[in-house]
Amino acid sequence: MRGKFITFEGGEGTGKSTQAAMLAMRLEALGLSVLLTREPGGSPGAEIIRHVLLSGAAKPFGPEAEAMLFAAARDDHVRCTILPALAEGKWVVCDRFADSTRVYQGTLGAVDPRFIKALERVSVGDLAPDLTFVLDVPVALGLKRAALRREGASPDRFEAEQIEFHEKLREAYLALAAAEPDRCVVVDASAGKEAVAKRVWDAANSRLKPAGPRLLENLAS
Ligand code: Z5A
Repeated sequence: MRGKFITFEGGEGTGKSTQAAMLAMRLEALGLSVLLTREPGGSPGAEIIRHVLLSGAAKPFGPEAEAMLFAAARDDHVRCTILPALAEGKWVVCDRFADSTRVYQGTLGAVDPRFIKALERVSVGDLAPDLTFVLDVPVALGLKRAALRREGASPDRFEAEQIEFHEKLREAYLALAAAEPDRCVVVDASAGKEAVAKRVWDAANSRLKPAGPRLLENLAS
């Protein structure tokens, strides 16, 4: 049976990596086979492209070129990592996915939505997340957390944008979630890690019932 595909989205410092890892551990504790991955990256080819993108080397070529590079990385990640894992029945938990391109390059970078759609068709095909968490925190809190995580290192290409950029980012994610309520759940992520993890778990449980197959197996044995 195909596994489930769960993605985490949101602006800087909303806690996506933290919550993706906590959810993956919780699913594993149920006995499920889980793959935790991230974008850009998640496969050897995509990790190389990640380096190019986050260093800012591609910025001078403009948002269309950056969108193409994110799509190229995603294409490799989907083909080499995500689809094989789902086919093996794994639950794939991914830190960022195609919504990031829609929001960062599409809404913020003003790349034509038809172009974004065409890139998605090529890189993602029919694959769609079963559930997407949009983590939401006030911009100032997110940037403070991202700065703490950096521990004095310089901000990457996207962290270095102005406050106004991050405010628009937050609005764009909330609009995206409102447009696809069957797939997206907005989680207020301004509380402590454990409290946010509980909100995430409750939503994952009610939407995807991860304990279901396991319980049925136990009953059958
Ligand atoms: N990008 C794009 O433009 N287009 C695309 O298609 C894709 C990506 C896929 C990837 O950078 C960049 O690429 C990203 C968008 C762009 N822009 N930026 N920057 P990345 O992978 O290096 O970084 P990120 O995805 O943006 O992650 P992040 O925002 O830096 O962090 P996070 O994953 O949201 O948060 P975290 O690492 O889990 O937590 C940050 C710190 O806060 C850390 O010290 C935690 O311990 C702490 N934390 C987390 N949760 C809490 C709570 N609840 N309370 C207190 N402290 C917390």
